[in-house]
Amino acid sequence: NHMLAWQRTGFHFQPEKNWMNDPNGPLYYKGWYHLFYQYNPDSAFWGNITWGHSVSRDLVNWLDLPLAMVRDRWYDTNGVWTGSATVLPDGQIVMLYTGATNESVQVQNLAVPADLSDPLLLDWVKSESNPVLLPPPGIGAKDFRDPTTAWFDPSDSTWRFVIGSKDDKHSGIALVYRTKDFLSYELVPGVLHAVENVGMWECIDFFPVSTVESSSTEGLDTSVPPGDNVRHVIKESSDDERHDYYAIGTYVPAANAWTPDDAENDLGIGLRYDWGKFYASKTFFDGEKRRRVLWGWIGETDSERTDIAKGWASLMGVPRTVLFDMKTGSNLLTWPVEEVDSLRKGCKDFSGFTIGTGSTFQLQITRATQLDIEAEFKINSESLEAAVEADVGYNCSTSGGAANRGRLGPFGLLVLANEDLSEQTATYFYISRGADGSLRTNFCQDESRHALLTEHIMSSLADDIVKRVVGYTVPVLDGEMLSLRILVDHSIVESFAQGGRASATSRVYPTEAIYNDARVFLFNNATGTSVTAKTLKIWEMKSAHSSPYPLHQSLH
Ligand code: DQQ
Repeated sequence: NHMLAWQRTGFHFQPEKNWMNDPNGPLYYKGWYHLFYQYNPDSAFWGNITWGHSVSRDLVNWLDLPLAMVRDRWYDTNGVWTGSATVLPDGQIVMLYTGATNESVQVQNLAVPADLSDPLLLDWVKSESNPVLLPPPGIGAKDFRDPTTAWFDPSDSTWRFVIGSKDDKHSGIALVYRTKDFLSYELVPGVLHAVENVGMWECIDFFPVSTVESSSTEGLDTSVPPGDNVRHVIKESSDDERHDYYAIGTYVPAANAWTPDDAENDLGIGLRYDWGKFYASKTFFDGEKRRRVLWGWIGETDSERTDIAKGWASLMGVPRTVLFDMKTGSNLLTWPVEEVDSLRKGCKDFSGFTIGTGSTFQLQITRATQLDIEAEFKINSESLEAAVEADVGYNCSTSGGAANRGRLGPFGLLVLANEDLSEQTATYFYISRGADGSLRTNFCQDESRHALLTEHIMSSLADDIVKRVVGYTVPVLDGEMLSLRILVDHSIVESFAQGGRASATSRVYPTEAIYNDARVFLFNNATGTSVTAKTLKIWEMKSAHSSPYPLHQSLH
């Protein structure tokens, strides 16, 4: 079925077939980026979880390696679940992961590479001491998982890491353990952080970010301690909501405590990496390029029946660099790694184009299925009066999507669109007013104009899917234009606003906007302003390479 085959991506990481979920143990080692991931080798749905393993020289082209770990011990027979890598100063690599035991108890296990001289780290040895950690008293046997990368604490010369959990009051909690040898562990008293009523915290990530101008383009090693120019970020994947929330705050190691800078933006209630489909993400420090890189799992939004018909499910978002936003001082910036730009070819430049109210303009692109789009918009000054009449209380998800017309929005781009626009993904801005009268910029992505594959291939309405409008307000500072970057890749649209202050990832399944029939349009549905695209550049994206192992001898 060509319509199903078309949904596979050209430059996003995905296994050749079957199911994948969380990124695991990412690291850089001897010239190779390693990505492990939750993988079902048998089917296109979750279960039978092992660790898939792929390596790359550039985070773009991949070599698929044999499974790194399978379910072969009593302590991981129900799944080799999520874990993280720690690279020790002596070069040793430590992998801590969660095992679901034969009785479905969540325990932590240790694995190390069999041969550190092998840059591909093909073979992994599970420790004789496994499981090395059991759920502590008071913690449910099924609420204890996903160890983070460890950081070194010089005050007692221990390595510390976090495990996510929840307590009996349905609070998300972050437990900290310390160890000298990764064999025996001690629970550090108290919790690093807790938030009431938000439920289980999966896949916690905990890392420092630099807040100094001169080094703000640099990521920090996980062991960099708190200080004047260093803040600490916690990210949790909310099992209740299936979204990744983060917060920026202060870590006090001696107190085993982290507190958010802004209590209103605490974990589970405030900032998100992405307003769309994006979960179980994890960062690592890339010592080669001195940056922190974020991987996120992008699931499907169609039905499981369709996943099985496709023969695969899920992919990874493009890897993103993570930085503290020096300009706002209150959020992170996530942005596609620079290597993604190497796939760009044949830039088409539409900069300077002005689009009137209530119109749509097709941008001439021949194969609009793999694109990188950069746009900067300016609304025209006479319409500032219209701002007074801008809607109050606009909300991307509940305000009617791209077709609903207001004074100062929506305007933006339509991608993966067919000729009559009955099929499209809209990425747009919509300026509204807050209850206090101040202007707000909403950054939204409307997925609702895509039918479901399930409806097409099975002529039945799928009731187990989500069609929606995602997005939220994004900070725009004085003098800034409204900027977008949109990556389009067959069945994924990954959009970034204001240099990465916000992002929105959608899975959509075009049935007509495929092959040479996919189009891209500029649109302006605002009633009160024309909009000028000060910058509008569109590149076609080459496909990345993904090859099975072994390739040929020269790789070694
Ligand atoms: N996925 C893993 C768990 C983790 C969850 C199991 C998050 O370790 O909590 O596949 O997606």
